[in-house]
Amino acid sequence: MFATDDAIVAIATPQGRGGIGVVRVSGASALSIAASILESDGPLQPRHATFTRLRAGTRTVLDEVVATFFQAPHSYTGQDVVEISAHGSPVVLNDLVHRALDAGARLAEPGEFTFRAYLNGKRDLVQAEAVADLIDAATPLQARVAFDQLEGTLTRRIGEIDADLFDLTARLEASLDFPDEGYHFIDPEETANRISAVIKAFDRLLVDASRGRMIREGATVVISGRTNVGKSSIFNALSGTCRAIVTDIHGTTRDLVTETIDIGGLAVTLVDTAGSRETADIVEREGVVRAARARQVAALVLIVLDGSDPFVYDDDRTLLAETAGQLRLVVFNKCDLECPQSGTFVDVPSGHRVDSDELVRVSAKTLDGIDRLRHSVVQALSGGELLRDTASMSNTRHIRLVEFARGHLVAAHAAVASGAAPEEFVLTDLQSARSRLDEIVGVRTTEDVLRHIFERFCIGK
Ligand SMILES: Nc1nc2c(ncn2[C@@H]2O[C@H](COP(=O)(O)OP(=O)(O)OP(=O)(O)O)[C@@H](O)[C@H]2O)c(=O)[nH]1
Ligand SMILES: [Mg+2]
Repeated sequence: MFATDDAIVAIATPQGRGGIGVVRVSGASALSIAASILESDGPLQPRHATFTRLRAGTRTVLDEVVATFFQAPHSYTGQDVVEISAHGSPVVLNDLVHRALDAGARLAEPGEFTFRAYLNGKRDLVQAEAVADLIDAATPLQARVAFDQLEGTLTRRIGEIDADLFDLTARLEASLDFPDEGYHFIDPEETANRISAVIKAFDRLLVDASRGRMIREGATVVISGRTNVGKSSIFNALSGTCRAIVTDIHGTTRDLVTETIDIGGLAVTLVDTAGSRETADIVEREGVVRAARARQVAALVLIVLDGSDPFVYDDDRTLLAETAGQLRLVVFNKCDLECPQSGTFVDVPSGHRVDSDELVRVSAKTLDGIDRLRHSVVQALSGGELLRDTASMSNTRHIRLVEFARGHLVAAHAAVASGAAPEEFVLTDLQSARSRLDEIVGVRTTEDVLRHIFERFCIGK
């Protein structure tokens, strides 16, 4: 996929200006490339930060820099790495990269440093993926889950399961290898029990994973309701912004307005929509259509009702009926005013029942109840279970492979339980399950999968 014996260079810090910027070189020739760039007295010492300057030579751009040499294998990539911290000016950093290119390095591809770390055994695939997740994290909880994965939480859990499978496989193989002794290293009942135990371990991982995925990927929450009930006001209150226009004119919002916010650690993409009503205005009508589409892809819909209005309107009923099968919360807004519908709204006249645990009373004006609404959103999205800060599995690729591995074990269990299938069949299933686990941590993985994983990274990582 990538050559690995040459030196690669990239700016490791974000684009733009900053206090400092870091250029990183990795490869066997990193030290000599650094020597051609830096004006220093002797070779860089491993693990020492050396304050020096860029060589003058024919170059116009100069700077004072700090260079750090990480000698193989004690570096991020496992190769010799030199990191040069200069002032965070794009001009200086680009010049540094050009100096490295002139000295024989080539530009790194996205994720190539981490790919080398993976190839050199510094990180397994799960940990390499965690690096990208950590960099992409939008909430502290996402960062925590990514870091746990980076530290090897998932790798360890997979390792424990694999050790069980390995032991089971070895015993079955021994029984097969010495059939004449008439001795079974493991009897069918024990085999079946142990396979069941591993299936249960997978189940625990998968239950954990649905929460982990919610944390990693976030969720879309769409605010719906009649015009003027205060959807945009709630959007602004939840996001702590003034992104959406609020007026007392019906039909103020026409487009979808989105903002990604942190609610209880979840990266929630909040969507404000046009109010539901029949209208002759073609712009507003398009807005109503877009609102309906947004509801269809939402993980959670907030149906906002005007709590100060004693009536339930047809548009309210239609919305409640449309979303009855969806995860939703019914929000009574304007509770700073008289609230005739407060808390007792259990049966909508149309017959669509709204369970009281779906109800939240708020005032977008006084912010009363907004924290409760945040809490309800997290509860609804996380299935009522409070989010702990540990979820070992969150990545769809891992989840799919665990599901496959589990499938092989179910087949193995059925084969043992039937008592009719030869031990070879059971062994094949166990081995297939193990190779799925190997794919997770990257012991065997196809080039396509690797390419897909490392493409996600930014350059310099
Ligand atoms: N008293 C009171 N007024 C509110 C509250 N929330 C919103 N309003 C007012 O209700 C009016 C409509 O608010 P918006 O947030 O624009 O309502 P909307 O649902 O987005 O309306 P459309 O975009 O037209 O569908 C504005 O005058 C707000 O100031 C509230 O909690 N209490
Ligand atoms: Mg609005």
